[in-house]
Amino acid sequence: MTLKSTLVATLVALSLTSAAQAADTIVVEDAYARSAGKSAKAGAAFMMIENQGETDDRLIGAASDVAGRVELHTHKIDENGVAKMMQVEEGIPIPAGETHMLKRGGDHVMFMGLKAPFEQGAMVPVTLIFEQAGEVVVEIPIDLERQDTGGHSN
Ligand SMILES: [Cu+2]
Repeated sequence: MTLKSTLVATLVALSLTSAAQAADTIVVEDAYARSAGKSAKAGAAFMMIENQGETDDRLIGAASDVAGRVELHTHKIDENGVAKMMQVEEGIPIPAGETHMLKRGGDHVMFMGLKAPFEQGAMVPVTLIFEQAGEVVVEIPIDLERQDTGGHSN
């Protein structure tokens, strides 16, 4: 092995290590996806995102093949007291050491233009894109029957 190839191999090993560590700092749990009915053209995913790292992170995007568009959404109460769903352009902050819930009536991953209806029990592959951790791929089960206590319907 020449000195140059040794150096390249070392650099590759280093970058692989740091990528793996970054991904490990974000833990996604209790994820589920739903749509409002069989003919629904849109759906949403909810989950618990835990940042186990020491650096503040931010969910800045999401992608999936199941829909034409995937956006990060939240609900805000407008001046008439009506909850409205809107895109969060700036992303969703996940501070170091904290857990953020994407939940009904709050922040969520929105699927617009579903290519096929959501079937109970099927899995939705979603790539979550974080500012620091990069891409985190999750398989999210579809659960059309789940009711979250205290939440709003979506
Ligand atoms: Cu939405």
